[in-house]
Amino acid sequence: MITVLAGGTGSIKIIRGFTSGHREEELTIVSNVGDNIWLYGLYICPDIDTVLYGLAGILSERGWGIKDDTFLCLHQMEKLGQEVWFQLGDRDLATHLLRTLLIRKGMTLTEVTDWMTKKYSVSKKIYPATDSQLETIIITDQGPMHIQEFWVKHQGDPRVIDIRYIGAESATTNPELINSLKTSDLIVLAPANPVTSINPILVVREIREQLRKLRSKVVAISPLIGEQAISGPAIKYIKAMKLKASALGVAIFYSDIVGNFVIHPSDSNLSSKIGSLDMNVFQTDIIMRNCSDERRLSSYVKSLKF
Ligand code: FO1
Repeated sequence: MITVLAGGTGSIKIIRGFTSGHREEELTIVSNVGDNIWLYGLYICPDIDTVLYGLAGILSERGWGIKDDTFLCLHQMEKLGQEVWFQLGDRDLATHLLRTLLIRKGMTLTEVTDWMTKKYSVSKKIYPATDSQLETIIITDQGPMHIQEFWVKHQGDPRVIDIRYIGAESATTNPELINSLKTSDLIVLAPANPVTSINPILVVREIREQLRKLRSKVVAISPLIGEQAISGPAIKYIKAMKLKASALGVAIFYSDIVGNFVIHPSDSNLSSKIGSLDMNVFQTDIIMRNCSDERRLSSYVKSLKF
């Protein structure tokens, strides 16, 4: 049994890898919710939906939304004078409409996500990290803004000063999620942006406390090679958090909860320093260009002996 902590648009690659092997893994996903946003009266959960659509085989190549979707509703909204900086596809809107309806009826996000997985015929369990309100806010030279506003509306341009996780102190989590961590043979931190994709999960106190206890079976795959992120804007956020922009910086950031760390062979010079954080260090190609890379890396992670 494997639990993957996932966020952003890249985590689905390793999740797909774990599900597409010869033997179907018992897999559970814990999803970031810091990117969730209320827009046009709808509750949108981008990271949950990326996993949902990815496992349902309908994810767009972009890494978000549904493939071959149309945007007629959005164009109509624009004609009606609305700001339409967040692209919601027509089919994707069905998910947001139903999710919002169910939440307004009193269901928790965990219950709604469960309902959605069944409707999309996804057999894996997807847990939102919390049902409490938790938002990633980027403090910029133009003021504080929701991560979607920063990344999509402002194209990631403003200077990042700090990152806050609003609501984290009081956020609680589902006991079933904690149980899934306890009963997993392996807990994987996907090679995702550590600051805005994985950390909003780790700031939920109960999750972090549990991972500390389970550190020896937690493995993180570095999202960086050299000083570059494999994809996305991680470096900008990492620098704002005053972390070293390298696999070592990420390892230090995770050191209280991660006992095993996978790096790219070109970062082998960092191996002994990462090892001195009381971590087992492993080296393999961590770039996932296609399905066969996804399977190769997930098989490698599964085969690790700690
Ligand atoms: N990302 C964009 O860059 N532009 C968009 O217009 C956009 C719309 C969107 C709609 C639904 C959804 O689930 C995700 C969407 N994303 C969009 C992706 C999203 O902003 C981020 O990539 C994730 O939040 C990263 O975790």
